[in-house]
Amino acid sequence: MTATTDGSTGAPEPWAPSAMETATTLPAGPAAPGGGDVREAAERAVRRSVEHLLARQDAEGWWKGDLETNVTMDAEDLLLRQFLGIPDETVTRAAARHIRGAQREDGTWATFYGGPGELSATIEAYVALRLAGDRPDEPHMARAAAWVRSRGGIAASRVFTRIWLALFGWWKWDDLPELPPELIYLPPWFPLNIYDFGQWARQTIVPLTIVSAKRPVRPAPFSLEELHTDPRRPAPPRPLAPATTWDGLFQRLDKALHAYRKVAPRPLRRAAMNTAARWIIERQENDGCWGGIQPPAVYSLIALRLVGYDLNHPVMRTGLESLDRFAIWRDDGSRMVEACQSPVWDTCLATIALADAGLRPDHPALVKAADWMIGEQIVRPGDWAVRRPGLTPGGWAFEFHNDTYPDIDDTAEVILALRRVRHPDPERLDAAVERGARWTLGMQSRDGAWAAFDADNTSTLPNRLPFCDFGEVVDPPSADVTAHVVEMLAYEGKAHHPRTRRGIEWLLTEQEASGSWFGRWGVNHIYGTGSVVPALTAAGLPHSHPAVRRAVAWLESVQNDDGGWGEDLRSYREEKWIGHGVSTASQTAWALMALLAAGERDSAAVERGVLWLARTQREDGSWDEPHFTGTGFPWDFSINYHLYRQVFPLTALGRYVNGEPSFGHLGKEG
Ligand code: R01
Repeated sequence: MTATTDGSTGAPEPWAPSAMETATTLPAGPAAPGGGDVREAAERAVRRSVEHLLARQDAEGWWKGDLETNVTMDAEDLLLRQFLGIPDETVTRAAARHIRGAQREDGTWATFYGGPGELSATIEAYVALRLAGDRPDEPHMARAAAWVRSRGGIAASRVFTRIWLALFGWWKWDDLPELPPELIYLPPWFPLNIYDFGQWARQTIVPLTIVSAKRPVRPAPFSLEELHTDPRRPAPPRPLAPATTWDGLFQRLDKALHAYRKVAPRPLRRAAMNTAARWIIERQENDGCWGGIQPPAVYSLIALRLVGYDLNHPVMRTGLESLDRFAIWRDDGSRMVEACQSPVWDTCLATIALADAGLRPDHPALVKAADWMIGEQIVRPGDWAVRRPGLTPGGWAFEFHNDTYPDIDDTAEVILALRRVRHPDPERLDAAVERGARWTLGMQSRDGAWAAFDADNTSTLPNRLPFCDFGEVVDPPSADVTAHVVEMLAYEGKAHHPRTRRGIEWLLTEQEASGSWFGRWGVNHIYGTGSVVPALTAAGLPHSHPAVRRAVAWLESVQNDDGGWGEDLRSYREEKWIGHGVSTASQTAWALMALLAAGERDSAAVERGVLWLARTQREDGSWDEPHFTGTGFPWDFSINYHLYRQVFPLTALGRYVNGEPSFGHLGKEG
């Protein structure tokens, strides 16, 4: 690998992608042929890709790629079973096999492909392997433990990790931040009430208030002294910041809450825990899960067990069964747990890609997908209604089962997908779309932009709690979601709606000096820019608009020598990585989608990008993509969506061959 293709500007870091990784990038072919040959290569790639994608559609009409995150999911799954007293030998053995397979040479676990060893993930993986019977003196375990100690041991790990350890007496509850159950009583206008947290954090925190109040300790099946720097003093006191700083203020709040714990009126505590338990149970889905994501399910099961639900109670039984459905069993006997499942998101993106590829709008695969998507529309209120009480429901969620948390990103993309399909019952499709569009309009935040799940979820206080030392805990508007909404509204004929105009204005002010946009839910500025440019041009900004020109110049400036685009996850931490990294299929496609929308179809940059995609396509019409290009929380939680490598290249190549999307219902040409 050369410095130019991976964008590295400084000394290689010890965990920089190795030459091995770039093996997925086939050697460069002959010098770029003329336009006709590029077109032929693109058409051939589209044909193969369409076949591949069609073959992967479920009989019910949806697509779903694996959603790969990291081994904390697998470790916490085992720890939950241990806590509930229902460890299962088959599950343990298969999960351990997966965890062992993900360990690296230096004994650590990373949270994304090619990433650095991560302390909390390494501790959790190590503990899971000990539960599976691996001994501390085995070389792979000794290497992991030594590395953990060298990084400060358990005391330096995130709060979530130390909660898991406290459940077995490996950490002291008193040395964790307090999370009082009385939190559930704070009204929605009060600072730090639960609706000031993003939905994923809210669903996690409410059960953890019960756990934190109960402070349960199950007998530890072994000791973990080897993970402490100093086993006699496992919790070095943290220095107090001055009371005049936010940190100092919240540290003192935590001290006060620790003191309150000792005097909290018993009946109030009990009532608060019951209210929290009711809140949790009200949000359990029909299939037993919570919001379609794994962490809330795990903590909810612990919390409900602690307030007295036994394992045979339907709430617990269906909850545990739902967890089993997050597991993917592999042929090699390993078992990987998904953090969540992406069928709605994958299905709308696949539908758009196939339509871009030129499939007839009444193709049976598209009609089937549309039918399935229409059936997934959520027509009852959820937590979002706390901030938008008068609004008629009508959004879509990301997952199979998640009626409480439709999200704006899925809703916008589902609508864009439905509009590409000629449905035998057009009134039904129109009604679903119009209802979804109205809900989306109503979910605009005060600043004129859109977030993922809520309106006006912008408090800065939750992030300052000592408890919240991991990931994002609020859901403010982002450029990528706002762009998807603007694109959808434009294609719905609402480009001049005042709300759309405000969204466009917001996007224009969010553009970076470089010409790019930040990527909140995809890695990173290539995702942001790849989302915003098609939205702006769909809304009527001319290709010559300065914002569009600056974006084009930025994309061209970060194109790799091999013709592709890539952006390393380190871009969330270090500016020098913004726009730079090993070329990947999905990121190359995002860059192309922006350039095509900007009218650059015949540019050298586009031709080289198209050829990169054509050249790296596999025989079976798919692409490889070991790199994580999806974002859960910038840096802390990354996602490899296994269908991204498939749907985005098809969209880019399809638009290269067939032009920009056209929307029959508006008589609009591409
Ligand atoms: C998690 C966790 O596992 C998790 C899982 C999924 C998400 C967020 C947003 C969307 C929707 C989908 C999934 N779209 C905006 C995405 C579009 C690309 C978030 C988190 C981990 C730790 C904690 C997720 Br604490 C809580 C949850």
